[in-house]
Amino acid sequence: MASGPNMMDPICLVENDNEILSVNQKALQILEKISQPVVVVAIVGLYRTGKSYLMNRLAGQNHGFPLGSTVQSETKGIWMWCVPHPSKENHTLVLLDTEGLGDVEKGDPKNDSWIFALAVLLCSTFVYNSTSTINHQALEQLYYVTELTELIQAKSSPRPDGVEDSAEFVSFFPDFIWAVRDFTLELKLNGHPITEDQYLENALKLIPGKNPKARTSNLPRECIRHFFPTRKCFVFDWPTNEKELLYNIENVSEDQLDPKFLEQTNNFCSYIFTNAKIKTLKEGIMVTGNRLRTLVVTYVDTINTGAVPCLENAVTTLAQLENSAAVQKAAEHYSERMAQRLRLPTDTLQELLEVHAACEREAIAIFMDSSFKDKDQEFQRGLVEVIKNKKEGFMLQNEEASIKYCQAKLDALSKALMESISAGAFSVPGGHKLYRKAMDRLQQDYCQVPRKGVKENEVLQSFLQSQVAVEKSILQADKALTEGEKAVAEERARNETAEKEQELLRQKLQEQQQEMEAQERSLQENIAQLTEKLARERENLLREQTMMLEHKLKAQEALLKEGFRQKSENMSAEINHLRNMIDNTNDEAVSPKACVSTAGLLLSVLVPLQRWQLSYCVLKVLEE
Ligand SMILES: *[C@@H]1O[C@H](CO)[C@@H](O)[C@H](O)[C@H]1NC(C)=O
Ligand SMILES: *[C@@H]1O[C@H](CO)[C@@H](O)[C@H](O)[C@H]1NC(C)=O
Ligand SMILES: *[C@@H]1O[C@H](CO)[C@@H](O)[C@H](O)[C@H]1NC(C)=O
Ligand SMILES: *[C@@H]1O[C@H](CO)[C@@H](O)[C@H](O)[C@H]1NC(C)=O
Ligand SMILES: *[C@@H]1O[C@H](CO)[C@@H](O)[C@H](O)[C@H]1NC(C)=O
Ligand SMILES: CC(=O)N[C@H]1CO[C@H](CO)[C@@H](O)[C@@H]1O
Repeated sequence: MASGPNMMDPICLVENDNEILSVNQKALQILEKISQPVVVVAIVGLYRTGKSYLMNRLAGQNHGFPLGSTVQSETKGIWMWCVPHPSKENHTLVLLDTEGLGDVEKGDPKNDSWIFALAVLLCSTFVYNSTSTINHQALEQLYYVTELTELIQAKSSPRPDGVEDSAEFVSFFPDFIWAVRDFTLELKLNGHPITEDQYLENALKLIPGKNPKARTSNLPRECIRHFFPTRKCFVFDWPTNEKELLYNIENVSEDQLDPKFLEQTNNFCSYIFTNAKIKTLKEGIMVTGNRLRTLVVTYVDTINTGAVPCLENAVTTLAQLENSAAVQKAAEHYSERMAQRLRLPTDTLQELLEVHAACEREAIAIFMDSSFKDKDQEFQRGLVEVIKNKKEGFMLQNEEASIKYCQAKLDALSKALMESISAGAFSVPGGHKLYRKAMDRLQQDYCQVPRKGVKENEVLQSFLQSQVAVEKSILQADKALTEGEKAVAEERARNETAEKEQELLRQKLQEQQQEMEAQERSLQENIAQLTEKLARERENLLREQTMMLEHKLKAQEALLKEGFRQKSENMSAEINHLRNMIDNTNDEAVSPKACVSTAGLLLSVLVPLQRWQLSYCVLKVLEE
């Protein structure tokens, strides 16, 4: 079962002591335990003072629960509060809150830029909290967004086509919400009422002109328009007109607040609860609390080494960790299910192989479910190998159980016979005939014993081998038989032994055949589930690329409308590049070459098959 959060208070996640950024281990432990998908909402604003009504409301604390009441800390950095998502079952809402951003008295602004960049990287909805109006000054204060191109990298290496790295930001950036607090204007443009969103869009319109001042003013506007996939605005009136209450807002009950403010807050919260998405990395990789933990650690480590956090590298790091955990989880599931379902010894090898196939199918599904970006199927091949070894372990156990069981049964059944032999009961004339009869009955009785397992014949055979000399001496001592009769009897005994050997060999061959077929089935199962997974991944990629294309086309159109022809044309290269990428993704869906080459790779671990068996498997797979 996926586990959720259990937090009474916010806690510092990333501390900014104006030297290095440090991650709070306690907060990491909280994240580590959350296996549910996370919706991450960051509220970022200047000069936070440790109290936020909106934050409390999002955390489900309706009654003026003061944020940080028990943690009255002035620690600069990012604070975190994880709560069960109020409307999405089995999801966790992670609230992030920046503290001390832009407070020049509290340190170097460069460090603040990192906090801003981290908030962008970690959340799925980014709320920018400011006061009174969205004007030039407000936009200037948002200069952090213009630095993001230097503080965040999408790809680990520059793109060969020369398109800027930030062109990909929109594929993994959060949705953007501007929350305007203590709003005193009327929502009107040229005398006509407008919506909050229209108010924001109007404020983000570029200023004409090529002078440096216009360029500086336009930069944050362009960054917001280009980097964030969606934009939304909420305005809030003053919470109350009474100054007394205002200073004490966290202790004020709801009925003392301005009803308009309350309504605005409700709208805001219900928008977040309904629309804020699960945090995903590129191509639909869903982030859980535990994965968020890895991201925080990876990004902060990178920043502290003086490098720029890179999404691609973070995904690679995450994939390595998650995929090896996925192998382990799948392998454990296989062992558990095998142990549950197998009753050793199994009647036949085939019986064991069928249970194996079913358990392996489940294990592969678990692996596929929790792995991603498994380059060259490195981890899947690892799983194939682990399961193969485990299967061989079960086969060995099965053989041992069978031997033990057969031996015990045979010992019990042959006890009387052995005693008769010792007592010389067959050392009489006609004794050989008696001995044969007793032996035949013994074999019949043994044959009747149910579920002796794979070693039934082998155990019997070695018992019979051990009796050859005994029979020979009984035969030789039998005075009722002529020499000729003795010779025939001896030959018959030899013939029987030889026949049994033959049978044993046939059984071995049949088992080898069955094992080979089982390996082929295993290979096909691996390829079938892999093909499905690759198809899903391609769909996600296509969805992401299409979203990017739509966003860029819209941005281009807006630029043209506002009269910025040159800027609009400059976007064409990027747009064409995206179109090509989409074509490529579509082509790959038609000819899944990856799958076939993967088949070859997977085969290489399915030892020990002979060469001809390998090519047989490949042909079979390609036929599918
Ligand atoms: C949430 O998790 C519980 C326990 O694992 C499960 O019973 C329930 O069906 C899940 N709900 C949804 C909507 O997935
Ligand atoms: C948002 O702005 C309001 C008004 O300035 C302030 O009281 C509140 O603490 C801020 N909240 C956050 C999370 O920055
Ligand atoms: C809010 O109320 C609590 C107890 O009711 C009190 O301790 C605290 O000082 C009050 N906060 C403010 C800002 O007055
Ligand atoms: C033993 O086997 C040989 C060859 O199969 C056969 O010719 C012979 O008759 C058999 N002897 C007896 C006693 O069954
Ligand atoms: C368009 O792109 C060219 C070359 O990349 C650049 O020199 C120019 O400044 C860009 N124009 C605008 C308006 O962005
Ligand atoms: C993480 C980071 O950039 N830390 C910097 C914070 O500011 C101080 C003072 O300028 C620098 O020394 C740190 O490197």
